[in-house]
Amino acid sequence: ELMAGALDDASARESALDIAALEARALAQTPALDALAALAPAETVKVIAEVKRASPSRGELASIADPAALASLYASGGASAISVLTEGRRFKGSLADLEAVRSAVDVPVLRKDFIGTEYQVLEARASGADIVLLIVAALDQLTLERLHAFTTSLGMVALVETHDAVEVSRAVDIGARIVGVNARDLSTFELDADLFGRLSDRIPAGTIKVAESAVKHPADVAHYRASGADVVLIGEALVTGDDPVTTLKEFLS
Ligand code: IGP
Repeated sequence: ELMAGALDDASARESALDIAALEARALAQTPALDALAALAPAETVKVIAEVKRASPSRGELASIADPAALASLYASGGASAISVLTEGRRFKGSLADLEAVRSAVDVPVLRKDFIGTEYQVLEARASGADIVLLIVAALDQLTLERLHAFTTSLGMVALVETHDAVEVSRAVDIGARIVGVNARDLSTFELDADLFGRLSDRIPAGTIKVAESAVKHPADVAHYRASGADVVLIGEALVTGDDPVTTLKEFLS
């Protein structure tokens, strides 16, 4: 009993020490870049280009030997921000990928993961992220609100991801500045390229509207733009295409 309690206490101190170290790393980072400015509505659509190695629905997508080099190509092709999948099991990403990308580009970087705790938000900032993904469907409202507030307190901004009208209201209720609509249903993996268009009007003016997933061709970008997207988030088409710079330029023209 004594031993067990002492061990528990020791392990609690150990993880408290980890948090202190993580906090120190987060504080030592260059302040988060202004993602709201980078993604602000403009004359032409903007792109968040994603570093995506694999996905549960499509398996291995690309063997990305150098995520920093890929991110640099994205930036030179005109991406306004870079998304990096950091989930390891199904998407084969890591915080190391995020850190490599961070040091390679000067546009905002998004940590794309299944975030459910403050610890993960802090990790994101400590690894240099400017934006974190918060998936409404995966969080109860209080947790969503708490994580959103914590993100803001670290100088970052959240991309709040939705997939139906109720989720859009929940995003609006917490004061989300950037709302995404994911065309892919994360439980069935089905794609609905018209979902953004159906939900777009429910996102208030003054909010940055992001259409996520299902872009294969330039016409898909035009379709999202015509339905009111300020920003389009593209992964698979960029990592599986021949030349990311050319592909991006086609998407942006
Ligand atoms: C990119 P696509 O179809 O271009 O590869 O999609 C991005 O939208 C997708 O990776 C994504 C995602 C997510 C992945 C959107 N929301 C949440 C994991 C978790």
